[in-house]
Amino acid sequence: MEFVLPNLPYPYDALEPHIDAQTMEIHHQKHHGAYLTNLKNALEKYPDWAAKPFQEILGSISKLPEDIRTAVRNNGGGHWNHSFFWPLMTPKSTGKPVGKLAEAITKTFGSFEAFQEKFAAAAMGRFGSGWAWLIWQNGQLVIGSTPNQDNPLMDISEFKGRPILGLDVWEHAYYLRYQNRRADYIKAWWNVINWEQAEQNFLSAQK
Ligand code: MN3
Repeated sequence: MEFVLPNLPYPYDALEPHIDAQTMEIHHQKHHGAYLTNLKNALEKYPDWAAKPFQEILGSISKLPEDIRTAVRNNGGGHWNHSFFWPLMTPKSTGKPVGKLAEAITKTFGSFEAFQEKFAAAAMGRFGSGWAWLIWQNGQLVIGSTPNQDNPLMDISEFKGRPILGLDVWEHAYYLRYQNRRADYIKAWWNVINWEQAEQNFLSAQK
């Protein structure tokens, strides 16, 4: 994931009726596209920073030159978060976690249903815009959220770890179909999660 807009691994209408085609197209092309453009513009002035691996930049937000720090935090976060988010959805969801992650979720939260409740509460509890996350933190699964486009890889984040699952709860992610009903969007999202991707994220988080 470097500085390019990734193609979606499915057509814009593939997640209907849970997530509508118009939302997916605007979200991917306009929102994600703008984060990427703004990120590249910010880094242009600092080729030494631009040459670093993207994750290293996110892990060093506090060390960035001050004049681009906020721009990279917001737009770099936007680019990373959305690039992580798209493959976490699929029209062919298994509906439930698979593999080692399935075992770890049951072990940690008691059941998949208990996990869903806790994750949805984190997503509902994020005031304004942000993301809900399942992360690997100090050898365990932890649920939490970040504001705006912050993410758990950032040194400045209060919620740090290796992301396994992430849910965009910005209004731009759901407003066209669900208006103010974030809870309905979260409920619908369970139908389109790519648990095989989440399992891969889990396995690589432990390395
Ligand atoms: Mn978004």
